[in-house]
Amino acid sequence: MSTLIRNGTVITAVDEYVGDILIEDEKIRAIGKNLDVKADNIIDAKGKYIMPGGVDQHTHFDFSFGDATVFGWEGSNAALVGGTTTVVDFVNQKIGWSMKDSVDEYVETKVNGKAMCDYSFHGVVYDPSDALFEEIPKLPEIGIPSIKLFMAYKGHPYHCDDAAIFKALQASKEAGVTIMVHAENADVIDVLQKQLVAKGKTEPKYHAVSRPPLVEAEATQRAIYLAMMADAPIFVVHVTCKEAMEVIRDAYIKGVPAYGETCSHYLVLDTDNLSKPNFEGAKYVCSPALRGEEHREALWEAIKKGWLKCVSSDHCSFSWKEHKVLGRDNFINIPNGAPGLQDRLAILWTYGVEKDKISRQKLVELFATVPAKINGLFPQKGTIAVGSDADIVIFDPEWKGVISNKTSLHGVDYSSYEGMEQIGRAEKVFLRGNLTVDDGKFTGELGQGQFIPGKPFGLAYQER
Ligand code: DUC
Ligand code: ZN
Ligand code: ZN
Repeated sequence: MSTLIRNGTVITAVDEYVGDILIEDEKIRAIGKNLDVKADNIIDAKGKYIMPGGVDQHTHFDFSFGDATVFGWEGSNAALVGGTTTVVDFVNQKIGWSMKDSVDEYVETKVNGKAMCDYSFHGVVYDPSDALFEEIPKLPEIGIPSIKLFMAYKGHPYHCDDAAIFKALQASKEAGVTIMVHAENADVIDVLQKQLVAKGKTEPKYHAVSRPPLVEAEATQRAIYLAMMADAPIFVVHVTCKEAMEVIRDAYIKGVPAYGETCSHYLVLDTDNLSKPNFEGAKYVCSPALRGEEHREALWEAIKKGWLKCVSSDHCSFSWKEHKVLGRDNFINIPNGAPGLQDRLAILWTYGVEKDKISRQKLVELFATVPAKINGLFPQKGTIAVGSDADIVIFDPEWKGVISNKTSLHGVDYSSYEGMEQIGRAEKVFLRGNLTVDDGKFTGELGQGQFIPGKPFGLAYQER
């Protein structure tokens, strides 16, 4: 089976040129001008951009907050419709279990037969036992070169203390395993939450008041110092504020291997959303919290200048009526997290490229290439090159519409970006050579996604 995409404008993280791409079976076999080849299918992509399928390195298809659990892999076709062909999903370690057994069980019970995009995994530490620290260097053998630890969420089973983070850093470095942290000061949040609730301040907007920017900046700085003491690199997920970004930037400029990402919602939404009436604000409860405009601008600057490396979705599909409602009387109980997997490209294009905040090459870097490198998936994923997987987006820059839950495949009852303008869309998407989105609609099959093992030392590799 072969497909020839003719006359599109190919965008990679470093290039832009008009050319033809030949796909044979699952791979890109040739790229050139006026390729003189035969193919089973020929697509004329004149006037369209051709970019690599996105890599979203931060999704939660399985996350619980109290009694609420997110919508799972049945919603993974949302990735493809949004131009993302690979996700790196967080797999929760079961207490008393090894990470490997936790991953095997997750795949068997929740992923197999359902995943529609390709996927790789990070482990999430729930049980920081000696057995786990001994297992960390072996994780690359099962294609999992990264784990995440939560510094936040005191009282939740996934909260980890500094000792756990330090030991994980020590255990990771020789094997090139990336330690990722959710950096917020759990104790300060706990105090502030209790003080607010004691004063009757229980509405969703107090979520942000209980998690001010310095809560994030302090934990970010602490995590970087822990990494320096362990002489290991570190990656800070979902950076949301100027102060935390500056901590990472300044460490990196001094030569410390400290890195971070931000997420689409922190680039375009803000604290005002949390004040929406009739408990609508609960839809925007995620952690760290949404911030104000000054922070948004700082984040755009940071991704443009490379101080933050990529943009993820932190996709976490809690429903509003079923799950968010658990915090109707107290914001502390509102499950933290929001859907966004389908919208990452739309946000980066409409509010980044169209507003001249980032170039098209930068978009590809943030959306596909660097996350593929960080997670050891490059060059199989994240670029358009001969020999790479034929994960390809044909993007129509003329399309105009609005983002709405009506067209979302996230499987929940709201969109974080409801009613926001969208310019351009993924018109056709190929996953390993198979057309899986046509005319913006999912045309693939349940279970078509494959596990792609990640290679270690991704942080060092992404520098190249
Ligand atoms: N923050 C969220 O908003 N959702 C999932 C987990 C997290 O840390
Ligand atoms: Zn997190
Ligand atoms: Zn997350």
